[in-house]
Amino acid sequence: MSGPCASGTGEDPREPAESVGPVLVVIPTYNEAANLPPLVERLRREVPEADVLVVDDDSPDGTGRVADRLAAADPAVHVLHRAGKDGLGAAYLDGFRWGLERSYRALVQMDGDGSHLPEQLPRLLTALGRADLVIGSRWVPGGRIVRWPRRRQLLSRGGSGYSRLLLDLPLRDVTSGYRALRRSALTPELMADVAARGYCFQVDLAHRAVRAGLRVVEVPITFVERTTGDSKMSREIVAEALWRVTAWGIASRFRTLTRRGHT
Ligand SMILES: Nc1nc2c(ncn2[C@@H]2O[C@H](COP(=O)(O)OP(=O)(O)OP(=O)(O)O)[C@@H](O)[C@H]2O)c(=O)[nH]1
Ligand SMILES: [Mg+2]
Repeated sequence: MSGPCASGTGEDPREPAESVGPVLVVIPTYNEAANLPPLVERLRREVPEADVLVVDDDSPDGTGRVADRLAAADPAVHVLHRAGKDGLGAAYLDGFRWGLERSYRALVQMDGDGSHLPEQLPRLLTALGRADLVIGSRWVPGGRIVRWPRRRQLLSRGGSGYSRLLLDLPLRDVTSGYRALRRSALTPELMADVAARGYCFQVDLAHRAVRAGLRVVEVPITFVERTTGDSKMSREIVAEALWRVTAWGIASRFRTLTRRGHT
């Protein structure tokens, strides 16, 4: 491992892994009524020590009510209701704040559509023993994708490659939404004005973590495309990610140049 970032399992036999402490899994939902109950059941079975927070944006399909029922049946499940659809990043930031107001030491990001396997969460949490941010990665050796057409794989790989190049990120999967963060990583600076919509949120958070010198590692995951419900990915979200990453890339190059000019 040469710098603060590394790809692989995050396991280094020379250092003992430390336990991260109480874990909160944040699941943002918009119209995931059919997907949420089996996901929460698997999560509670696989990682019973972790609490769950569903952040629902008043889903028209009643996901919020489904989440309330799950919470009523299990004290480890909580629900944060937001007034209306306001983007994935905004939902995560509210979920993180909820967790930071309580005593959780690790916060996990997980999609509510079943794409992120609860069975692989222990792998992310083990890696967090020696990192500040762990990214579940589709594009490191051992990473897999189930049920994605070639076009979608190319888009994801291309998006990660572009971000990696422009932002100088030593990461393979910059847009992955399966992540674990230490509480200490979520500083006010890291969270302030973070891009709140679509994939930009994932890219912006990873970029800020690397720039802050945090230990960022990738662990392989198997990503399984949703079988029910609709994707919220849109042309606008992809276009926004493209222009924002380009703008961030230019800004960070400019910063480097002006720093050099001053030395
Ligand atoms: N609370 C909230 N959740 C959202 C919003 N947009 C998306 N989500 C949830 O965020 C997670 C990821 O969204 P998806 O629609 O699966 O988007 P994606 O995973 O990027 O795209 P696919 O790969 O096509 O599924 C899912 O659990 C969604 O329900 C939003 O505006 N608010
Ligand atoms: Mg999805």
